[in-house]
Amino acid sequence: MRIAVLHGPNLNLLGTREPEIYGSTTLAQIDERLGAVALELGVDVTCFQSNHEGALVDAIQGLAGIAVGAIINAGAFSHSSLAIRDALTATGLRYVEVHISNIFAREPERRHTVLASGAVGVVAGLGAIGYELALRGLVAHLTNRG
Ligand code: CA2
Repeated sequence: MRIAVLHGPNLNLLGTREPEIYGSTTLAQIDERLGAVALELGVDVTCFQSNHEGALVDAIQGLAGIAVGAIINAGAFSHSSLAIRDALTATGLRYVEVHISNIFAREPERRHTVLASGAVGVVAGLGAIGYELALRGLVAHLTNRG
């Protein structure tokens, strides 16, 4: 079973700036940890990051028939991108949305996400460990253990 991990804009900067909001873990460390958890769970993960909406849409379309699920933190696109939401719907991917910060406790424009209504679940505000929890939850859901 293959699960895609999709990281949106500016998440490549994790661990370098704004640690008070986003923590000190780098994106490479998050991907490495997800690889270890995937091994434990007996699934495959592939990780992808882009700062470009169209590149994320292309990547999601390319997952059709290859991945069954996705963990996605679309960054700021989470609040606006119907294109990403449409691509996720079109490919039939079951996905969990992740946010490092608690978007529901931030500025009003961050409190709504256009991806959440199509998601299996949303993890927000738990920092980098949220990705691991999302992967565990998604695999449990996909294997009817959730
Ligand atoms: O809390 C999250 O995970 C967000 O998806 C992060 C996005 C933000 O636009 C969303 O509202 C919530 C921003 C990611 C920016 O990441 C940075 C990391 C380090 C330094 C600067 C930005």
